[in-house]
Amino acid sequence: MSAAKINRLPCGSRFLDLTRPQVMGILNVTPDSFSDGGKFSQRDAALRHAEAMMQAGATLIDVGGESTRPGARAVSPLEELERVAPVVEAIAEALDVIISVDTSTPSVMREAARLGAGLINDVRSLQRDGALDAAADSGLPVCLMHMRGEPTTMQQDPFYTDVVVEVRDFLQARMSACEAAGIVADRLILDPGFGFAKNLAHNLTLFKHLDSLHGLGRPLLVGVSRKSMIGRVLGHEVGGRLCGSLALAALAVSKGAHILRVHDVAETVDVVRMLAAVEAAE
Ligand code: 8Y4
Repeated sequence: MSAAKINRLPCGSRFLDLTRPQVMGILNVTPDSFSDGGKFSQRDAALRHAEAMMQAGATLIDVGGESTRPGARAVSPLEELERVAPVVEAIAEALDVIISVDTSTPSVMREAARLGAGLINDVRSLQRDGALDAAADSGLPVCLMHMRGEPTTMQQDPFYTDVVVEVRDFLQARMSACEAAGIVADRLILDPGFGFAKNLAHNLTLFKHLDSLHGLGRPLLVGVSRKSMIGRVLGHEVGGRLCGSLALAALAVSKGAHILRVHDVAETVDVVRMLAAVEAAE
């Protein structure tokens, strides 16, 4: 069976068209990504980056203020809010794009929604205290992602008997938790969480069987851009992973993915357009 027919998803004041694949541009607002200058130059640099990604064809911009890198320092809710809020506000005022807020922090979800965010992207699937209620109250759609444990320790010997079944069961359980909290399934996007508590074999198996997540009946988001699974296969550092990222973007779309979370928006949009041209042929 192929993907369920889901047409458009209300995202705050905008709608996300799910009849064709959409590209989500990654916007990091962690201090290491904009190390020089003060608060205003940071906000302006983020806004310019968001605008460039939008002009390249991104319909969503994923704004994140917490590094999920292994070994990254924990960020306090206030610190995260101070990074993310000005950027969400600036993009909402200036650009016609859906803002996704990459956060697990209830206060950040609430404030971002108030400032104009259109989607909550939580790598912890609303498992933090208060996150289900904050997301429910926001009225926004939520991307639920599979992960085990915490980013700092998740790569220490991940084990699955059947990674595809276990990821699917986890997402189904989080869908149920959402429903119990008043978040209807219509508001959910699902994501297998490539690179999160998974070794290379797990990531490749999960990718190969991506279509088995369609049975959950919700749109799928795939985030593999520049990730180490590409580095491990090709032997390239992060700067040399574009071709691998684009190969996986094409494959994800052909397996029915609805949203691609990427660094290289223009290149990925070309991939999506090329696939669409073939799809539109007789
Ligand atoms: C180079 C650059 C190598 C970045 C690795 C990375 C996902 C996500 C992340 C994902 C959803 C990342 C916030 C990790 N990955 N959200 N977030 N899905 N929904 N690493 O796969 O990009 S951060």
